[in-house]
Amino acid sequence: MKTSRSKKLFAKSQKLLPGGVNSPVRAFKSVDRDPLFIARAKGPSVWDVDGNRFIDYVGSWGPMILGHAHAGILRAVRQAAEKGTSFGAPTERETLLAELITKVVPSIEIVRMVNSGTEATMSAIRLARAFTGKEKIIKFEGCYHGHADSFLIKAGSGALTLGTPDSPGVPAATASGTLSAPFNDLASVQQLVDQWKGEVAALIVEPVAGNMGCVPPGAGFLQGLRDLCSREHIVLIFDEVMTGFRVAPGGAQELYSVRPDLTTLGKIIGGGLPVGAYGGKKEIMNLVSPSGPVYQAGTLSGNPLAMAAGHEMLRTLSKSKSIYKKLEFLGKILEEGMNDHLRKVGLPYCLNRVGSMFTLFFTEREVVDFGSAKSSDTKRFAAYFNRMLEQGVYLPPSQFEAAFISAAHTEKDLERTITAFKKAVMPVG
Ligand code: HOZ
Repeated sequence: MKTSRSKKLFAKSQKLLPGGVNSPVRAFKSVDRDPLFIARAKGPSVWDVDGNRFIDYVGSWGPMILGHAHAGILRAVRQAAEKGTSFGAPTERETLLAELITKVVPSIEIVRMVNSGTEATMSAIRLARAFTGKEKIIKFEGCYHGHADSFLIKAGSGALTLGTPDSPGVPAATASGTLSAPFNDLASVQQLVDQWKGEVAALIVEPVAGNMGCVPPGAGFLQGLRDLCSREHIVLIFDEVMTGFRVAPGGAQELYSVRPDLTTLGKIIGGGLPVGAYGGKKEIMNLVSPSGPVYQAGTLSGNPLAMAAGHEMLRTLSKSKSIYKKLEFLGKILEEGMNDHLRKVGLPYCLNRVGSMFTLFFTEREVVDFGSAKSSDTKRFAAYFNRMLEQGVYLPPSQFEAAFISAAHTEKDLERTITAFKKAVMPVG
């Protein structure tokens, strides 16, 4: 595969951007190669600057559920741009998007738009603290809720990939406000709540973890969290930045029938433009400024281009429910194809999938939490990633990320992926 243009661009970007990139995982560091610079994308495919075409399972890390450069979304963005790119004033589309969100995700009665998932989660915990009058938060090891100080404690995603789950620079006082428990371990959460009786304001969780690879919640885990939070007056926050409008129209809370108090969103609701949102019960959300005293603001919040893209995205998703059936169908084909081959090869593995999110781990253990995710052989993952890439399949360049299928992928794309997979994953020795 020719990569000379990417290499040249990377040589230059390294002199100007930290590590040559604007977000760590895309630097490909943990898969031992230089990143590819992307020139364009359409449907299920991306092309790099050297002209190589790939079937894409990164999907911009989640937003591209309809595939890249979707005609309706492009039209909506173009039309919005013609009328001005930012006003810093209310627009009708913000309300239309809010209306769609609240209709599909009933636990969200009121929603505030922001610019990224990080903004959404950091604002949600401030709000929970104000609402409860308590200060500590509980998060789960290996879950990632963006890069605000309170969350870089045993964090997943790039922090885990690059070996800095507890980032330097986070004040000790802030870190001490965050308690962490193993994912899928209700007893540990109960223990923390007992230990810090009356001090826990919020519990934040990725209801399907996607930032230590894809790790589904075990039976009863989310409901157990719900019950515990209700008993202890703790605000339950589902971080559905990844899973919202992805694993079901109404996100993981619809799929598992558990209603959080607050939800954070991002990715899909921006149709590929920078967006985040947090929302939930009226009694909590009405504390947000200017309805209430909890301050949070943003010049580009509710940006007209992002609102137009997000509105078109959610409109398309809500008028064709069959998209989710298709995603499940495609996910199943891929899972079965990979499983068939893996059983023949005889390597230890665990393939986790929830709808159109999946991750292959090379471990003997069932991957249910941070510890079992970390038991995966990351060297083998890097080799697998590279062999897939060489055959035209672009997977997330880290063991600790979820891969995404889009509705633009076809059965043929999946067949090609499985064919590549058979060559990429080989018996040892
Ligand atoms: N940390 C994000 C994925 N979970 C984005 C990674 C990137 O864009 O480099």
